Amino acid sequence: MKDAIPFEHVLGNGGEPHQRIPEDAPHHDGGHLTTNQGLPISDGQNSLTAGPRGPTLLEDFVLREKIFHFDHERIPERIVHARGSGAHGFFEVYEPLADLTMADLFQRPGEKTPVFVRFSTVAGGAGSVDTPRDVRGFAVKFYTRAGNWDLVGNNIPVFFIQDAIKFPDLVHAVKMEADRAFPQAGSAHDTFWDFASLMPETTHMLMWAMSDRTLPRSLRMIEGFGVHTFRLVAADGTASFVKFHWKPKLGLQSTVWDEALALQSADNDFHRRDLWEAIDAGDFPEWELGLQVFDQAFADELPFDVLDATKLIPEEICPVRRVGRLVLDRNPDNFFAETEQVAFCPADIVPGIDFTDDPLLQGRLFSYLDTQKSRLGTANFHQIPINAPKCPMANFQRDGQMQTQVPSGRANYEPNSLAAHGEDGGPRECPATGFSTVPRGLDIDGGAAKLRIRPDLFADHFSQARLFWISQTPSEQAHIASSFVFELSKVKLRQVPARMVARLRNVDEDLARRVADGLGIPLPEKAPAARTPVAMDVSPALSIQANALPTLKGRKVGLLVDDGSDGGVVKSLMRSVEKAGGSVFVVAPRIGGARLDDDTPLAADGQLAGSPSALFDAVAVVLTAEAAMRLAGDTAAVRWVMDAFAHLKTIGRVDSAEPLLDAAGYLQFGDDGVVPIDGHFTSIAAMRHWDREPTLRRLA
Ligand code: HDE
Repeated sequence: MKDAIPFEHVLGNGGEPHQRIPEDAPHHDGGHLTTNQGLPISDGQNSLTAGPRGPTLLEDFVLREKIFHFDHERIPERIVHARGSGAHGFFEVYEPLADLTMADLFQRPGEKTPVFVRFSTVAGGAGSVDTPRDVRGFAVKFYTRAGNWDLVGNNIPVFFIQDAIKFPDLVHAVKMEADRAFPQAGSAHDTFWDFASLMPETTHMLMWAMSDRTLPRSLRMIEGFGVHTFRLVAADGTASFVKFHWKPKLGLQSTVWDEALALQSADNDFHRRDLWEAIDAGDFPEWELGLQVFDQAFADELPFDVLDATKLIPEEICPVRRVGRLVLDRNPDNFFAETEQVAFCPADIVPGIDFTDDPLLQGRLFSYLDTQKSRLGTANFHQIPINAPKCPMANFQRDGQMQTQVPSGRANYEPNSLAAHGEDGGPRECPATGFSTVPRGLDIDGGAAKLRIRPDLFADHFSQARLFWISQTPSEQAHIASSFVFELSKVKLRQVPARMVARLRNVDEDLARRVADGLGIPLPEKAPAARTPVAMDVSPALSIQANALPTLKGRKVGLLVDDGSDGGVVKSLMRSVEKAGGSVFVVAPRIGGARLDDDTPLAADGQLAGSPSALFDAVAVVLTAEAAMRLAGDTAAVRWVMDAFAHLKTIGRVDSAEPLLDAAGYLQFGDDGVVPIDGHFTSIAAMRHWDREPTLRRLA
């Protein structure tokens, strides 16, 4: 076979007029390459030039079309939630919910409603890392038979602000600062804390944001919340209030802060890759949809307002009823066409679901439609396949940029009587099955006055912040206090940390003292509270650690091997981890892998220097004494063990690996999470050893 013509050869015009595709390039059956007009392209490697060394000709429409299209490949990224990952799947209800709602997707158990889900971080740009401390978006588009329903939620059940009018301020404050354009994707800076410390209503959300909820281990292990109170409406018109929840089948799990930092350097795409690989491997992530349903009488009894998005309803006083499951079973075919172009809108609801007067929700009903026009460039964005409903869609809206539909006939208005003349009169409204807003009297205090005022109970900013605090384990509380210290320590505006700590005294005196101590500032005077907080009972459902599932399902064990490693131990470890639903990721000093002591080769999934232990839920070290001694002189190996220990993970080891573990310096602790590799290891591999933390990290 003839060799490819080297580029230099072409430049030198060595007798060949063109750079060509090498003849040994793999053939494919994808049909002819064409222009956007369908014209077959004869040469996709060379521009049209005047002679071999002459100028490129304007006439080259193939080149111009290609570069023109390329120049316009990017669209404006989302102003918030720019960094995201999506997946297709389905939702199915467990039993008919006709008594609660006429929403079509909740009527027939076993029937699958297609969904597209997009998870996101909030503050960073589209190219930012996956693991900053940040809220995660959890947006679900249900393609139901009665239209698309978008449940556009977060992994935290409350929000920073109560009124949509504050949203641009919040977002400006948290995103990179206006003059310097940093920091990217993080709240630990002046403007965010300046704003937050001046806005008492942010307090409850700040408690969540400073907790491990904002450091998820995997998108597959986060909860989701609709945040606002919505309504469910039955066919007979009976309406109830509802809060939507997503409960992950794999349980809730987070990382520790130091681990999240390590992950940022280990893998910028940690969450995106994790989601993709799980779905690709057939290990489909799953959530249950939970409903908290209540009526007006229940709402009236609560010491807070259910229209206030900074408040939750504890599960202990209004249980979450699990009514169906969401399964993500297909990765996108194309990131841009699907994940980037998907357009969610909280106003997309279906008959059987309705809004409430939550002022944050009301603002969102406007914002999302508007933002899609700016991002996707046309009012016809609903025609993009990922946004188009999968049920019939017909109306008299016409034309506009990028119109792809070709409606025929004269009917572009209604009412019309064209059908009486044998013409197609087009669709008609459907009073019986169509969406109708729940009829209700307007609940306006002070008669019909137009006011810029918030309801009284919105002024209680601290009861639920305190509820969150008292519902955390001591370890979680230490993480929260330490995150406040970390974030406020990055703030250069001198007035801000003290202002924040003064506010925290309303949440909990101990928390405020710990943060002040951590910052090294005197405890400031307590900030006044707009409304006296009420006492609430502990809500165990709010703790991650108290609800951790001791399962290896969906988790990864990192296994460090080198030549001569014990093949028997390696194989039995792999068997038992896989039996427990987890997977083993083999790490070796060389990517070619290792030859085990029984002479079998074991391919590596990752090379040691590029596969730090932060990537795994637990680690196992199976090395000969000789290899362990060699690796004791390699910082990548020593840090591998040190970090696993510092990130509170279970470490399995064979005795001969001791030189490496000794070099990591932690064996002295006699820790019960450092164990031989046997059934016990597998049973505790998913655990984090929280009691280890005070021995190795100073927390606030
Ligand atoms: Fe959003 N939000 N938001 N938001 N939001 C957007 O819409 C907005 C709020 C949430 O994966 C934007 O398409 C306003 C609460 C998610 O594509 C924008 C207010 C909650 C996503 C917008 C809020 C969310 C967005 C940016 C206050 C949790 C990503 C791009 C009134 C319940 C969806 C876009 C995706 C995205 C506006 C508050 C969740 C600008 C005005 C509360 C998950 O329209």
